[in-house]
Amino acid sequence: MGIRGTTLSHHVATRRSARLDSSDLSLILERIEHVAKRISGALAHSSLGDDLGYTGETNVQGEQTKKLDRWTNEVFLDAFAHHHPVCSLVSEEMEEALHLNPECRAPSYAILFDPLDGSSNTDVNGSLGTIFSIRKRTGVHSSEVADILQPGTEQVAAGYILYGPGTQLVYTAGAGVDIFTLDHRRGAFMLWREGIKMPPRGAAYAVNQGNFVKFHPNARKFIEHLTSRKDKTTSYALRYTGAFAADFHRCLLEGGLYLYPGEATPAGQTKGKLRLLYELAPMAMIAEQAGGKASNGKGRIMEVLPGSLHDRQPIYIGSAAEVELAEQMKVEG
Ligand code: AHM
Ligand code: MG
Repeated sequence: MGIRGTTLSHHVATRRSARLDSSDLSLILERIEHVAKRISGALAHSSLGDDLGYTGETNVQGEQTKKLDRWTNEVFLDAFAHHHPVCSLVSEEMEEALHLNPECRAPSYAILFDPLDGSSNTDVNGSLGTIFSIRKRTGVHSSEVADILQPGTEQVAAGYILYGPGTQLVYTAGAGVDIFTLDHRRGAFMLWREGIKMPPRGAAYAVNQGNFVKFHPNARKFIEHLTSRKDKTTSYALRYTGAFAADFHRCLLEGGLYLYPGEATPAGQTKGKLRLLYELAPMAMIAEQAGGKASNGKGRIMEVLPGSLHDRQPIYIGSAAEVELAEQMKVEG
């Protein structure tokens, strides 16, 4: 039986992208496709070898590093090692930006990524993800990162790969959101859905409810409201996988909300968990491109100015109705 359809590479090459040259986008997405295939293949077999568990080290975030966190980061570094036009890599797993290709000329790009999202799921055969953000570097290539430390509105493209029962790649280059499924028989990502629109309201919410007592009182009231079962708009199902990419994917396709509220610190402030530059900003760009919203509880995530590469923020992302309600209820004070 013949296999028909549009490959990711054909789709990118024949479609106008809103924010960057389509030949640059093709080059970058070809490398990300390569990364996605390598990681997808390795995850499928990770329980057969010695790939699970911890390395015994901690990363820049102070979190214990899993072997697959380190390996997936290396897959990214390998993929972009000699690759014009990408000159800089910023990763959840690296304290500093890595600057490649000293001869890199404008236009050059930075890729900011979380190579393995949801890494608590590695040892239980759960869903995992890879999240990426693409930014244009300004001027000549340099090791300064001031041009990278800019709000999410400066992203030229963003996306994620979800490793579930199947592997899917979702991306936007500022002209809508498209989803591709990895066809292992063909060794290519094939177009599945084009111009995705997130439903304006959903029936599920995703949160680590075990942290409930640590949230701001208004965030607790918001969650209580969502689950008070007075009517249809207060009767949500809880769906939480422990992988942002998987929980966001449900919101993208079926509507609803993913939230990771700030947790109260002993100093009386609240602190987000998820990282702004390579987790929240790219997902926010996708949400907005699909007609959804992304907020830190006080305002648009896309407009938050990062202070450093690994800044964290609270997040409320998904259908417009739920994100707007969270802001109205002043979930972060
Ligand atoms: P990671 O990139 O280290 O895996 O952290 C991000 C993950 C998200 O995928 C997920 O939604 C969240 O952290 C889970 O955190 P928790 O275990 O606190 O619920
Ligand atoms: Mg992550």
